[in-house]
Amino acid sequence: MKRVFSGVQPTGDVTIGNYLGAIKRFVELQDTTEAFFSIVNMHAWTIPQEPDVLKQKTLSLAALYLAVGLDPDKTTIFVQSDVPEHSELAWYLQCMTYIGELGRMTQFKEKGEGKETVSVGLYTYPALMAADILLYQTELVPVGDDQKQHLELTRDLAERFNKRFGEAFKVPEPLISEFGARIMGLDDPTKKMSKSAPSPYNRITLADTPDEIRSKIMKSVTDTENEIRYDPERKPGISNLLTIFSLFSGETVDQLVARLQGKGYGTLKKELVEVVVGHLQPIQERHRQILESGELASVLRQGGERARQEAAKTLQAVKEKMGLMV
Ligand code: AQP
Repeated sequence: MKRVFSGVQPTGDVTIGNYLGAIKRFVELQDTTEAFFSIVNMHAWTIPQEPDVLKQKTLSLAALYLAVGLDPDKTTIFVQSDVPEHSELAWYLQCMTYIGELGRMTQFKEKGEGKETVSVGLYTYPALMAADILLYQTELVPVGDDQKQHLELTRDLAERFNKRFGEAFKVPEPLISEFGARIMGLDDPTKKMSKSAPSPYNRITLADTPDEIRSKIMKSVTDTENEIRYDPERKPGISNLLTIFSLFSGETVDQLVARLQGKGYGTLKKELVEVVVGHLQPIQERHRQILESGELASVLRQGGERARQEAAKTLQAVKEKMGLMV
């Protein structure tokens, strides 16, 4: 079975972008691969956090992994900070990463833009992400389109290390959907939907109430025409709504366009509200039950132990090759 690793940062309520671009795929992969799914809370500290809120978001995200259908008997679910091997390997990889490579990362540029101060952690974060992936001898990494550049750096670092010191890492492949890998913001369909975008109208989160979902979809930015057509270049707003509709309902975009022909944007939006609410409500119910049940503590403890076992093997081999075992 192929090895899979992926993670989500507990930096806010998970959006339908995170869900459709990554988390939904985690569930699809759990029966056919050997997967490690992490709540990457150390990454969250690349921007300022409130400790209590971070703790609560970490548990909430772990509960969400279970609520969407991840089964801890089939996959390893763990919190990144429970496995200190991540930060140790990140340090060795940072020493092999060039300043120019990190400076080219578009996410660093976007997240740092307009900020008075930017942490070194935000700059070196791709090396920590590379460590997350390489520690588990990962072959496939299911992610959204925005992580492609970081994955390329991870591959470069694995190849660089293997060439210099001998084979220590598998070189992972990104697993990015052809369709739905970049869900766009509802308030600005030229930018991606994001947990930490300033306006709540940018995103639908998996915690949103039916009223919030209705209000956000009905207010979503479209265009001045009234023809329902899939054309991401000229009609990014409508095309984004059609993509979300298709991924939640299973109807293809062509089927949707044919069925909704001549019905106008209002009808598309109203139907989409029903589909999204119908899909999210059972997840929200399970999420509540899991948080109340207290089952998370043992799932995360076992996941952390299992992850550490695997991570320690890779780290040991790396340290031997680098002359660090004296
Ligand atoms: N808009 C998106 N469409 C499809 N996939 C997306 N992902 C993120 N946004 C979209 C994918 O979700 C996974 C988890 O993302 P992350 O928590 O590692 O951070 P991110 O990529 O930076 O996502 P956000 O929502 O924008 O978070 P913040 O605001 O905290 O930076 C990844 O696989 C990502 O590709």
